[in-house]
Amino acid sequence: AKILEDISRTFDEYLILPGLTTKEHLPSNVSLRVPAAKFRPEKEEPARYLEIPFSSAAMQSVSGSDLAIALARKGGCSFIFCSQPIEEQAAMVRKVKEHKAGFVDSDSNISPDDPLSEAIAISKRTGHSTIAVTEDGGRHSRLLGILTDKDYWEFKDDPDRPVKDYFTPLKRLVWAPEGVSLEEATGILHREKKECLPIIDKNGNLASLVFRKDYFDHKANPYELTDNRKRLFVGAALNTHDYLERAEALIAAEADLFCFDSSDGYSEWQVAAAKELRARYGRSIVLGGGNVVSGDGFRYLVEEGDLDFVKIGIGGGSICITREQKGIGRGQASAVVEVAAERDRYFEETGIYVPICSDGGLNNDTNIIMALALGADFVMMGKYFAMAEESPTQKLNYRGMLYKPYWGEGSVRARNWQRYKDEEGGGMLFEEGVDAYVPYGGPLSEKMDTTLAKLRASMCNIGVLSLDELHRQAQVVRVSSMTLVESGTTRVEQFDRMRTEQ
Ligand code: MZP
Repeated sequence: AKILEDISRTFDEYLILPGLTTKEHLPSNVSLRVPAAKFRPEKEEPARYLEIPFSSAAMQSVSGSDLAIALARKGGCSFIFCSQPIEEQAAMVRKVKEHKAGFVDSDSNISPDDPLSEAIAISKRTGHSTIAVTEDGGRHSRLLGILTDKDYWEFKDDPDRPVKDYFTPLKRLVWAPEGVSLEEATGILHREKKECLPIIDKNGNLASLVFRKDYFDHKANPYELTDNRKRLFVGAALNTHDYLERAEALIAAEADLFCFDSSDGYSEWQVAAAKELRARYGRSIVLGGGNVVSGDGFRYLVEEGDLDFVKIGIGGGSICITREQKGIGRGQASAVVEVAAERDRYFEETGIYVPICSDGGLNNDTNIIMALALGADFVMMGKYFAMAEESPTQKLNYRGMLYKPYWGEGSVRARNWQRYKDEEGGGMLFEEGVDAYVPYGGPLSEKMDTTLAKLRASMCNIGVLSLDELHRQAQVVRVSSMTLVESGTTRVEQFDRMRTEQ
């Protein structure tokens, strides 16, 4: 064997140095939007974005419809698992797409079917009580009026009245007398230090959001707008066996993203399947693949398989025993570093940027931040989402604590769905995943708010406002084992521990 010089490393072996934090580096100014399909940055937009860099694993105990709905509402994306009959997977995708998302929290009494009420609810939910109404909601439209949660100020109802009078009650706003372009509105927001102004069209549909720093086209958001209904964004996993039939059903169900789900994607099987799907559907589908842990694997899938994004990770998953069973894998941090470097080289050579996803083995929020700093565009997690209220399993009480079941796709339990096929063809000789339990973590939204707050705070410390800047500017150091000791709280007696021992 050829022994590589490099050692196989995990995320815990790194720390990020703080960079200059300017007054602009506020959590509310941080954008977590990332491309989810390859593109030429100078020339085009990617076919898909994620509003936050999070996806949930294509696993039976993780990505069902309810979790997919909860995650899409936060701006991320689930990959509905393919270890089930095609029709059942398509039905899960359809359930997400047919979900009347609205932006209305379940405890709200505002009907999601009424777009104006919905707009008010958005405003309330985001803490911004003002919504601009324009002809078509577009960037260059004239402002028709201003909607607040109490009233609607229409520009046209009294043409002789100076426009500014309409806004006197609001005090905070100063408007130009003859209608205001959204660029001007952005300037006003900037001066007035408002975080965000939702823009709706005259029919009440949310069309865009103006942030202090950025204009944000709502049509490119996971929430698509069609006949007054917002449709959530959802991905679906494919295997390399029934992919033609499965993809056809999932396309009919309107899945937004596809991804081959394989523990080892550096294979001719995956490239052959990708080629066949491209021949049939061209670039009308967004198709990712993996998993790989080396630059060679990345390049093979991108060059030969024409994939839109590539997932990284073998053996790091919390339920995974592949490394023990087969001796195959690589520390997740090393894998991300090498693949990110290859992704950057490929970009320099071709001008094409291929997003990469760090999949599995993210044990805490810091690991997520590190994966992104080391070059991942987005992450995929299983355990994190399996713990949530919305994951597809039932919670159970064990000695006063709540748990949820969580099992690997390489476990007998997951493979069981294929038992009829196995009877024909030879069963499974060994498992690569375990059948386990994870502590119940409550509703997804609350947990994610904490994770996202930490990510934004770290980015402000580093002095960056986007994930692209994070990739380019983060300075990362390896830590010694003594630094790890220093980072912990070993030098003080923690109150919790003292109380337990007493
Ligand atoms: P984690 O977030 O729980 O650490 O890991 C989830 C990831 O583990 C999945 O996205 C997938 O790549 C991988 N996985 C799923 N099942 C198995 C298995 O049975 C596995 N070995 O490794």
